Amino acid sequence: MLYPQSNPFRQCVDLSGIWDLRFDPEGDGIKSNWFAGFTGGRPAAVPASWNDQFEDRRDYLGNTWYQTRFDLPWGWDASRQQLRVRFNSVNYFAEVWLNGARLGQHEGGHLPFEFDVTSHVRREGNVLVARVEGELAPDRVPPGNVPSDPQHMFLTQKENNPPSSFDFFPFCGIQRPVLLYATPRDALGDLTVITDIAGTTGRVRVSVGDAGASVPHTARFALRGHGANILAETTADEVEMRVPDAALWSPEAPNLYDLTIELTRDGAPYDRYTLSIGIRTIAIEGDALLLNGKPIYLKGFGRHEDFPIVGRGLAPAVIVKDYALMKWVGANSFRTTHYPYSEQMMDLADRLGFLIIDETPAVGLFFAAEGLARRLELCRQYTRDLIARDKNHPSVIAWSIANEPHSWLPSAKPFFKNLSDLCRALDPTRPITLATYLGAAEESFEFCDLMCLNRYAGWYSQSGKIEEGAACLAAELDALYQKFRKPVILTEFGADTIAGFHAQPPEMFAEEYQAEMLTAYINVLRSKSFVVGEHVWNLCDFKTSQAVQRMGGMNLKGVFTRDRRPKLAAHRLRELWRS
Ligand code: GCB
Repeated sequence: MLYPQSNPFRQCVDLSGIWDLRFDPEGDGIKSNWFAGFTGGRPAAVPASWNDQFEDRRDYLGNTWYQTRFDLPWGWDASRQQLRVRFNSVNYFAEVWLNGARLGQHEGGHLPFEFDVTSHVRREGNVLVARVEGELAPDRVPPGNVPSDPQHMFLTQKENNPPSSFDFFPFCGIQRPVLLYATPRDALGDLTVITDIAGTTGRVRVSVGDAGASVPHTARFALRGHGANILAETTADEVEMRVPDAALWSPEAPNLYDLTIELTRDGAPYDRYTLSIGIRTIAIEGDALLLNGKPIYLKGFGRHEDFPIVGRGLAPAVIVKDYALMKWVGANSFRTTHYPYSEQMMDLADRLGFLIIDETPAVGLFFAAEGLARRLELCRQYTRDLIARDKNHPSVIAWSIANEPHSWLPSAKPFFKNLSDLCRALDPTRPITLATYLGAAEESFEFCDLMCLNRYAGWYSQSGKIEEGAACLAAELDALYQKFRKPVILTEFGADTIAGFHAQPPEMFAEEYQAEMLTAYINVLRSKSFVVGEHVWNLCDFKTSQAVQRMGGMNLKGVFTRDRRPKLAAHRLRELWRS
């Protein structure tokens, strides 16, 4: 799936702005034909979650209608172009109409979907309407409103408001831009780029998907940058380009090349697409994670797309700031906890040299029989869509197929075998992982190349006892490695911390406690040769459901506050990671 772009053959406009929004708790919209256009809406920002824009609907997750109007830009022409509307992310469910015609529906937040509108669009006065809802249900992914018994999960969600089975606020709405875009008929539909290194030569294999399906065409390729200008031409759907003395991509030198593909018919170009690519390899050998053949150690964070007022809405300035903070601390990586991040976040990782463990929205999964087939089908859809979206990013070094599944029932294992088989078939070039709190009891590590462990000994257990917590961590890491003999990343560890609260000797919730706990953990991790990375939970404080252990509806494990001010731990990490 190619991100829309503008060039002499393609055009794209962003429909973001202030839309009309109407809440519909009684479900009146369909019978009242709101899909053809409605009145009485209130102004609402797109992209943004709706929850924190209004005083009366913070916890409301139900039926909600969005509407905007647009005219086709000058020069666009539905009789010779293909026009589409693309939603970059809507949480959780969307049904969409244009000028009263139903375009379709989509389930699952955080991944893009689009509709061909060529036959519905008018030159002027188009009305685009979406019904959106984010109700929490056991057969959705991520699930919510899950019963609390050992068939499902130990903690009861009824004690959370809203009752999510995951620890972040279930923000709803059109959370990333909505794009209207035009391509030529028979346009290039997809590109897959796989890179390899032979000595000092970079090998770039490009396959073209869906190009000019109905007409004979020739594809011209140009790879440019770092002094290279390599051209190739083929009537087949695949080409390999060799780059002598390639400038490899790495966190220290995130070198990118521009790969341009032009489709021609009878010698004349009719479509063009340009993609930034990085030449690099990623592999696991023994206990090591290798980037470009050399061992690499991950230092970084789990994070959330979360900011006051916009909720989970795309906020480019926050993305830029978060990368600046991560660089300042000395991080080189992060995991997209617990759902795919925006395309803008991914593009900047390529540019700035961050390594990403790219996670699907499969968080809080449980394996009781009811709804299981549906949850698996959704996870398969997310895996396919995530790989289709992110496969060409050099920054993506691994796929995470779940976070903290409640996987003690026997049905968990075939579930993850199925998902990891799918993932490997779609992308044999990247390691597969999942993040667990079960430790050595996580049977599905059998299907993974890398093991991600989340640990809070010294916080939820061994509370107030940092040294005991660290000893516990050491023992668990050893047990995990003994059982599976695969490299480990500690993908979560941390402590809730109230900024400005101090205690000496360190006490839970004090800034000193967080700094000391992170330090003790890092000392343990550095003593284990099979550990290849450490990701602190979390970069920033973030909003979650209200619960007794979540003061003010916040998870306070950030080393920065929600408005991005450093706690003591950020300075401590900076010392540890930059030295
Ligand atoms: C976890 C979860 C994460 C939570 C975190 C916590 O293990 O993966 O989503 O926010 O613990 O702070 O409890």
